[in-house]
Amino acid sequence: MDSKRPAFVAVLGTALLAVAVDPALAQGYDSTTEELIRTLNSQLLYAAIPITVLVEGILIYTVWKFRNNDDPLPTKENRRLEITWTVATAIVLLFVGYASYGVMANGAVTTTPEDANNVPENAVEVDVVGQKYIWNYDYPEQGIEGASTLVIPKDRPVYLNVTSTDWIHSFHVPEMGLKQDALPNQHNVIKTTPTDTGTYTVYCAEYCGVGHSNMLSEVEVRTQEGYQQWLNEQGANGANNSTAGNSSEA
Ligand SMILES: [Cu+2]
Repeated sequence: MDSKRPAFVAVLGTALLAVAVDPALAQGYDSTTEELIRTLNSQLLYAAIPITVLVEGILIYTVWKFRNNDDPLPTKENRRLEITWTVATAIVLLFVGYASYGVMANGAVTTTPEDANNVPENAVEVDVVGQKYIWNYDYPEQGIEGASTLVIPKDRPVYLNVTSTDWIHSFHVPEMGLKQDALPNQHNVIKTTPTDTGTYTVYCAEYCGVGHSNMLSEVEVRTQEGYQQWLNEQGANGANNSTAGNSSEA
């Protein structure tokens, strides 16, 4: 019974430490996707650290306690112990599955086939086209083709139809938590809402040839006004931009 106290102190201490170093508390998020991913990461970390400390603590304690035992006997059967580790493992796995599903199936970042006909009024739709070794951005509604930078407005849903003209690539914006394979003859949709303005690097995350490491681009998240100004500069179709303007928030 004495053995429980050090383990308990270790678990408590580590949980407090985890709260203190949580990076998500120190900064804002760049998109709804990033927020969901980072929050999930913190939740799993809070669950994993105490378990790690508990298991390692018991291990170290056991090694120390039985260090002079020259004739150890294995435990043959212990039903209580078996039930305990089975139930504890099941609870941990259910928690991980439930928490992960909450992110993967989250309507703010995941699309379903019905979404294609259900795009919100204020959403921005962009075709993201990968090809050796560049990214091009087409705005079908605004009649913009082949933009070299992905310009999108803050605080509005963005639908990215990711595809490729030649080969397998992968559209990856780590700072915004975005990653989607770009396949020829297929459109993979990712959805997000940028929550901060700024410039982020786009990488290709699927090896595609000698130019792969230089297959870079940029995402520029602008205010609604800045986005509108960019559309005007590109000579976008005026008709569709009015719906875009209506949805501007604060
Ligand atoms: Cu590539």
